[in-house]
Amino acid sequence: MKLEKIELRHIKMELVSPFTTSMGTEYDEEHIIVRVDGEGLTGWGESVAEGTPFYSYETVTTAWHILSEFLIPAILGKNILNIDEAIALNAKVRGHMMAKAGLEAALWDLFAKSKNISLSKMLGGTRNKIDVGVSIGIQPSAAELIRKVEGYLADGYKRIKIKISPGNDIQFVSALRNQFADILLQVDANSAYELKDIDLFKQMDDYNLLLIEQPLGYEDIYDHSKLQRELKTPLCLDESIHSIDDTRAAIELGSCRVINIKPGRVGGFTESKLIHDYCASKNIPVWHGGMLESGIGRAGNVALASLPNFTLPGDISASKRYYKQDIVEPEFIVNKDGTMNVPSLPGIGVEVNLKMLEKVTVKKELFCK
Ligand code: OSB
Ligand code: MG
Repeated sequence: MKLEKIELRHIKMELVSPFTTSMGTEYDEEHIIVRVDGEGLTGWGESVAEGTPFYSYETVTTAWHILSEFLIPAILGKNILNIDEAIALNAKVRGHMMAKAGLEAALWDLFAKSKNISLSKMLGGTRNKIDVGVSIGIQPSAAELIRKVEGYLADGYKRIKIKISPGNDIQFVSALRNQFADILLQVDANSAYELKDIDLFKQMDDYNLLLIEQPLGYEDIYDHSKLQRELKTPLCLDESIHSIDDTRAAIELGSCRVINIKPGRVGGFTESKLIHDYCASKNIPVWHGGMLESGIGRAGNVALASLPNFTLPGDISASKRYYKQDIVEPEFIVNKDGTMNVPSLPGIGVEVNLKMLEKVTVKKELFCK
């Protein structure tokens, strides 16, 4: 496949409601859309680096720099036989997983289209529907949170995740559990706590949570192993896992019993598959995280989540839960039974709405050999 043209677009999309976490409040989402053209076909990917370096050190600006100065020049104009070749050409770039993942995703879409198969099929997916959940930001009151959860349960979502931060934690968990005794419920702290907060997590242990996501430091693996030893509830790592090596360390140390996979955080689908397969071999369930993606990134997430060891519902919600209008057609919807259909058309399986894409683009650059 000759990689003839690559285009980057910095996009900015307004969220339908602000999203508050222990890292702050987001009103709109900025990402980079990567378009790769070759042999009459077009591949699309999304780099989930955000406007701010609060979830990860990467930002739209750092990802743009790494893509335009290093990753794109290394592959542009080359005739590559497969995605591993493209990865090898950029293996010397350290870190910058989100920059790498955005470009790799566009190549996966392009190669799947060239083989005339769905991205799900090319990745090794085994189901045509996936179970989905919803991630809810910190709310002003327990009453407001309960109202939101009622709405999402009525939409069909199979699992509720709430964001927590010091001072906004146990009262929300307890209010939800009192109201909804049987729902699948989990919490995400985005690294807002320390080991000395262990008593809080021991209290949470009584609420039958599916898991507690990333309570401690965003690079920590060791302290999580100490916390996990004291709890019945599985810990799940998100921020701390950037590779298969991190995954092995976390599992062998007993730092968590579940892994959140986000291709952006680990450098792409190829590394995600390694993590998925390793976890399957260790009986560690995985689930697909989210970064408030547009439909382009979401399509890739849905395809990856169709692999067999994604046994817990993902943070993969309907387009309309995030944005008034998505940039793909058809938009992603949640079925009444809490599933989402895995696109079966070639590649990401949805069409990019070029008019909408243009509307949300704040900057673009075309790279040609
Ligand atoms: O920690 O999972 C997270 C969004 C942005 C950054 C980090 C996280 C999240 C979410 C949203 O929880 C999940 C989604 O896309 O629905
Ligand atoms: Mg998380």
